[in-house]
Amino acid sequence: MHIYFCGSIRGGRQDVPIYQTIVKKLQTYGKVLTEHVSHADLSEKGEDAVLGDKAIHDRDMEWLTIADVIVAEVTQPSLGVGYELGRAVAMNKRILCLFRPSSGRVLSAMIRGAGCQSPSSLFQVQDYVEGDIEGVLENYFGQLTNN
Ligand code: 6K6
Repeated sequence: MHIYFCGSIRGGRQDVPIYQTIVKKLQTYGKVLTEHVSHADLSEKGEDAVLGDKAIHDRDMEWLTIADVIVAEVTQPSLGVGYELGRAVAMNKRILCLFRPSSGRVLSAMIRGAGCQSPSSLFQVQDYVEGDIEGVLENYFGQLTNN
């Protein structure tokens, strides 16, 4: 299974430790195409960027196209993550958005409102607390592999 993980880069890197936990768990289910999003040495300033913006965009869109499932941590607002989610919806991809209400933020209506409670829905939004993230992913991927 090809998994595309979305997390904030230029939107702010405060949640990198959570991205690392998520990516590590996702790697037990398949190949995470965007593992670098969780790398601590990838800063929002872009000093580590070796590719130009167009090359990053085009490569990420190719990965999005081949992905079987998209998992996005959406607590830290990010234009890039919002864009990836919109493109993924247009491609009829299966999408799981993960949000931590304990952050004090309120998730964009365009993300919350795109989700549906039904487990069969392609677009799901899941609120979680940090310590429960592995269980949340086990539930989601357990249902995926049983269908
Ligand atoms: C490093 C530092 C700044 O830029 C870089 C290299 N950039 C990126 N490399 C790989 N993927 C990227 C890069 N910039 C954005 N993305 C994609 O958009 C990732 O897949 C993330 O999910 C999302 C983050 O968007 P922003 O708007 O928070 O940067």
